[in-house]
Amino acid sequence: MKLYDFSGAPNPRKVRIYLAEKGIQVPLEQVNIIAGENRQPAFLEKNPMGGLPVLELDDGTYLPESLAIIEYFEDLHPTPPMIGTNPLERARVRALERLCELSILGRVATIFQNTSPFLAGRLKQSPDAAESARTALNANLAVLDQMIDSKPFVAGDRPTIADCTLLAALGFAEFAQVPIDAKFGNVHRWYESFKQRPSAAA
Ligand SMILES: N[C@@H](CCC(=O)N[C@@H](CS)C(=O)NCC(=O)O)C(=O)O
Repeated sequence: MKLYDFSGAPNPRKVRIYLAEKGIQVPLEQVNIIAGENRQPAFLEKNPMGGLPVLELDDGTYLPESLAIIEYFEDLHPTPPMIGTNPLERARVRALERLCELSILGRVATIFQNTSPFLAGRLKQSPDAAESARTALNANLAVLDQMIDSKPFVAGDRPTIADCTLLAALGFAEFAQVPIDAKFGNVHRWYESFKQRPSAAA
């Protein structure tokens, strides 16, 4: 088994954080996105979409999509549970994880893509798209802040896949220089606390 990874990218990091929380060791192979290695025929054979991460199984099967990879490992290693322990809890954790990915990480990525000088020559950038994403990000952070409230973890009193995604999202926001307003105090408290966990080094 092998995980195709790029150390600076949030979706592979989400999986690495999850694996570290579970204590699962998987060899990593770096695929350099900046150099375009993920768009070369050799990698497109593994994942025609070109995205990272990709998990290679021992029988040569390739699994793309960070969340699908996480769920695959969760099925193989259900303890400690990181997607809840009954249908309702699992649905709630999955809903929070989607919020952290689609509404937080997704918006940060849109701002980055539309403002980064590094990407200026590579992508068509739109200040309007960046501004809309900033507005949406702040509205979504307000919802997330209320949901976290005073809880130690996003979904309650133990870490779940929602924490893994949120750590990757806020780490990427720091890298992308997308500020998270200080008024989202629960989000900031959660971030400072989760960053202390050994998995945050992943
Ligand atoms: N939905 C996919 C997204 C995969 C993805 O787009 N990964 C980014 C890194 S965070 C990537 O590989 N970008 C480079 C590219 O698409 O060329 C997942 O969750 O795995």
